[in-house]
Amino acid sequence: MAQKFQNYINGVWCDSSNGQTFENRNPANWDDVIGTFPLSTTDDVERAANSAAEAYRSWRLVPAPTRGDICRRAGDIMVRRKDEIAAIMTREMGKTLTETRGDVQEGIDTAFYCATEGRRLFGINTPSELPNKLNLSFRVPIGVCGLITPWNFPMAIPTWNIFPGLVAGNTFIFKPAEDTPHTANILVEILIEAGLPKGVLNIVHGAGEVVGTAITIHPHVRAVSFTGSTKTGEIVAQTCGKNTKHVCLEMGGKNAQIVMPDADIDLALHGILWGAFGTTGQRCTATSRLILHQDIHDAFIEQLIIKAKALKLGDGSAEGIEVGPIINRKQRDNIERLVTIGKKEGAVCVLGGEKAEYGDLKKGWFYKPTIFTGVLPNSTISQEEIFGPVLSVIKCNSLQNAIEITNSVKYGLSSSIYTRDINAALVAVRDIEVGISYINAPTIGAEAHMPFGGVKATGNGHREGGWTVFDFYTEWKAVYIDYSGRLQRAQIDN
Ligand code: UN1
Repeated sequence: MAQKFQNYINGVWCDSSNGQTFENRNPANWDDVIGTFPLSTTDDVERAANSAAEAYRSWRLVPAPTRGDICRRAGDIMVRRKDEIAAIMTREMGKTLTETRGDVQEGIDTAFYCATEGRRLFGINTPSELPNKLNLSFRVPIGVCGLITPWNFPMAIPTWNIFPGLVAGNTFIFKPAEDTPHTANILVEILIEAGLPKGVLNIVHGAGEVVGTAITIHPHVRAVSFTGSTKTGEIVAQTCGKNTKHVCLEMGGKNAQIVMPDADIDLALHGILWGAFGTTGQRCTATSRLILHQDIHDAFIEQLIIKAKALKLGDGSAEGIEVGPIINRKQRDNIERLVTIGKKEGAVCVLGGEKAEYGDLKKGWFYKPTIFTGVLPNSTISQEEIFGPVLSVIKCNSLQNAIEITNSVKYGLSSSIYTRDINAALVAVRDIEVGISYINAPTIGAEAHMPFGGVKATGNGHREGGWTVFDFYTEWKAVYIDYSGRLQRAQIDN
């Protein structure tokens, strides 16, 4: 019998209101059923919204440093449970244990970072234009927040939002991806153990169309943070816009690594292997385009093929595995579809280009690391996010040309340039349209205390991570204290 998991609403673990469930399976071995989770209804969201609204009344009054203490304790628990959580994550979403440990570590870093931010949450004071008058402004919480998260960073992304959101004084309805509900429940368990009062964090599992939609339209919900596809993000943004809710969107990417002829070629090779095939290419920050200068193109590709061919595919929980499975069948079908288009459009598939279906790999959703050369900058595989281990190599003839190609997509999340020329590196940093820019490092690997997010179709101007995330999870209140004892009319009496 599969283990049965539940929602957590108003401090109680519970089934969905109609008792329906969905299964969670291991993408490396589809016969391995992790458990069943509630296929929740709008009624469940209603209860969660009421619970979060009720809890907000007292949570907002808890001093921010005390709220921060809960994050610190959560961080301590995550340190203690790190390996156990990593194993659970690998089982439900496939990436290697080394990577899921990193994902938990990102949560730990965020916990400790946010714990201390509770003692700052700086406001801004300014002089008044009138005598004997004090002007203050400070951050206040927004209220009930809806959080819709993806499966590829099932610990890091929820913690990037929940920890700062809680420290700022908000309460949450959390709807995790259907592919990673177990990790989400573990995070809830951790926060309960850390002392979070009931109702402050509610988790409602289920389908995006039902639960996600209900969250974005619920009148109690004042802000929604969404990470996922640009297509869904646009719907979330429209709904939130219509209902005057704050909305933070983190969406697609089509990130490029540029390699110039003067680069440390070995370093650039290791960078692209990690950026393109780490996490099986399933990061929004993954490198999906390699822009190679024509002078080094052929020699670089030769080395890259040798190295990428040697990558070990398999169940991420096994020793020595470097590339895990694709998250589910639908996603692998989508990769196949885009690879077929790439071939039809005339790009040369020099490695992979097919499912990996031999031996134990038949049990899961594996796809071979794939490299296309001769890819035109405006072709489908240069433009569309693939979210898999597929790399499109584009030739360039100058720095300017490389920057133009990098910018020729609708997204703008992450970028990388390998060069020893400081001038070239700084021009790239200035002119590439992204939110995250790397020099001599791959496009992946953002740190928890730095602003995370992108420009153009990747986002809507907000940033997660670091101090900047508090801009999303707070509003400003301006306060004027007049101690003159007389009526002073601004703009008139001065
Ligand atoms: C994501 O790809 O969805 O910067 C998040 C990185 C990680 C987070 C990635 N720290 O690659």
